[in-house]
Amino acid sequence: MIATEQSGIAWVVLNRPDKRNAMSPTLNDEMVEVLDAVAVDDRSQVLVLTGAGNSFTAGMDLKEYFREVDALPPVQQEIRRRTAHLWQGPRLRGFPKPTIAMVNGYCFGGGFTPLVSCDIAVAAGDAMFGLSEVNWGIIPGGNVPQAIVHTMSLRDALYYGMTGETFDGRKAAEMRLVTEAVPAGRLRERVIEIAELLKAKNPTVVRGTKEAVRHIRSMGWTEAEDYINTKLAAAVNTDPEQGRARGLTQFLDEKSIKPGLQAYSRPAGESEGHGR
Ligand code: ACO
Ligand code: V55
Repeated sequence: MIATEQSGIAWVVLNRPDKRNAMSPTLNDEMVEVLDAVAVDDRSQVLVLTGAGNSFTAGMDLKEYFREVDALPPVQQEIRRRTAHLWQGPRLRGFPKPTIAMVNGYCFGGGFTPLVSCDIAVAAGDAMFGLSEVNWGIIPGGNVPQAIVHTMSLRDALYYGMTGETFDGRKAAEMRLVTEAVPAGRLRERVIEIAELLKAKNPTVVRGTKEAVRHIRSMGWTEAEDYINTKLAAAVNTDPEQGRARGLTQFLDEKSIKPGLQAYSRPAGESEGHGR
């Protein structure tokens, strides 16, 4: 797939527009490599995932990911399919930089997993979503059920999962499956605005926050407290720009900021992405 860097944003584009960016094993293999490359590339601080043409993704490729792989022996099937789970799941969900899904069109079935793996999702108001698995005779697989129960209400997950009815970007935002919906003509501009907000923040803190929010969902209160306090201490200790000390000094001693209203001023160069 295409990954281009533009002023700190890595644009990762699912690029099979003739097939509505359906996810084939080849696309999935490439996505593992692209995500690993972007993760360690200091030129980008934020990743945007989108699709070429009029589609985000039409879901898993029914020909190349299902029919053709069905013809292989069981172990080979598993190997051929596992890069899908790898990039859509652990690699993207655990991505070390903030991630934004820019939903420019169709988002069906297996497309819900990368969608929810992104930290933020902005959809065009007229984007079209659907849990279409039922329409071709399978239960939503991979981590699609997990993705929908972590974002949609039980009622919405059941209704759209069981009926396969489509809904648009505005409805997706109302249901909170996506962060917000904007008119299609404003989509890119709005995504860049959000990326700029994220780029200006301390990357160590942003990463820790994202990991903490995602990881504590399956913990009880006691484990969560312990995990968070340990993680917080680790982040303070490893933060190359020592944000906590700067923030305290600027508020308490210099009185140059009010953290409720603005961020501490970062050392020169750090907001340009030379941090680790
Ligand atoms: N798998 C394989 N090929 C696909 C897929 C897919 N998921 N989606 C589209 N394509 C291919 C079509 O077969 C067609 O190929 P061809 O030009 O070689 O004949 C090409 O992409 C264009 O598709 P059209 O159907 O002609 O495009 P249109 O814009 O009219 O419709 C739509 C787009 C609504 C996305 C339609 O293609 C569709 O319903 N796709 C399947 C969506 C789906 O149910 N995906 C699976 C979800 S379940 C899962 O992911 C596990
Ligand atoms: C789906 C996704 C899969 C799979 C089976 O419903 C079904 C979507 C990403 O992998 O293996």
